Amino acid sequence: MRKSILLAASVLAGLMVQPVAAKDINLRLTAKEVSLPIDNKGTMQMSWTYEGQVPGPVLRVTEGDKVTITLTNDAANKNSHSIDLHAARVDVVKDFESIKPGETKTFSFTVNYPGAFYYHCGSDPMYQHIARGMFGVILVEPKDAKALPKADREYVLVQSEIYANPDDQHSIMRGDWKHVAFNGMAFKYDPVHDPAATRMLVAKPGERVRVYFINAGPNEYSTLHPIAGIWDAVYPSGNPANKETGLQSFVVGPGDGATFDIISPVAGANVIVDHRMSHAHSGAMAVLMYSDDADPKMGRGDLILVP
Ligand SMILES: [Cu+2]
Repeated sequence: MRKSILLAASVLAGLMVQPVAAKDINLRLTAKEVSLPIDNKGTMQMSWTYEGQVPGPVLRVTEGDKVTITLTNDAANKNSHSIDLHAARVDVVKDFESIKPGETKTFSFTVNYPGAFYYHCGSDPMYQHIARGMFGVILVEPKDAKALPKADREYVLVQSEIYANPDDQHSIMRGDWKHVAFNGMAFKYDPVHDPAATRMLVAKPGERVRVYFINAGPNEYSTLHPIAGIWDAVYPSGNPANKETGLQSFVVGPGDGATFDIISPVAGANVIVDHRMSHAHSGAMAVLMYSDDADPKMGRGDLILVP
């Protein structure tokens, strides 16, 4: 009798949904105009950024959270800036408006859809602010922690085009880019195609590696393919409800994103590429190396975005 009651209680507990309590999340970002390298040789370009980095910080929240964004436009900047988050449903005029150097603004929204979402500056001309590097990723974790299989490592990759002279707005409108890059630099994680590269993404064979991929554009589509591998699952916009299985490539347009899972059964490497060859060979390639002694810090914590 007692045993059956305990059993019933444990079955009930197993059936009960255990919701994650929604939280109030306060996120502060400062727009900073700084010079940053655009390739492994150290070619510098004046960049417009969130927090002085391209891409900006990874914002990580959970479905149901109330997110409050406080954006400051650093007083040392020369341009107006703003933030447009694709995870937000808000008043476009009031909440996504531009602020001048020295100003701060705050707005809030509740994140109702899980996924990997783009955020970027929307100040005029938007294509120039994006081409200068003013973008990042907001990850909205599903409130059901089991909605996705557990990832052993996670990496954030943001594709964008780099223009030789982003002050020449016509070159951006024409799509006359110099590099197509992941995370702000041509061949940043690819010592195979660029001997000057010092970084790679790593994992162990058999690990589930999850890539949160955003195409910042401003103009070009991406056909994301893992050379010598297959995407185990692709989730358009990163929503667990959107699962596609066993894909060789998946197209992500500018302003869009997807979550890609991959598992390598063997040691070696996948080269994650935009399979449009003019993009790949201009910088949109990243080596994901598999070995049993892969650095345990990589693809975890802050190192989901490898600086
Ligand atoms: Cu801006």
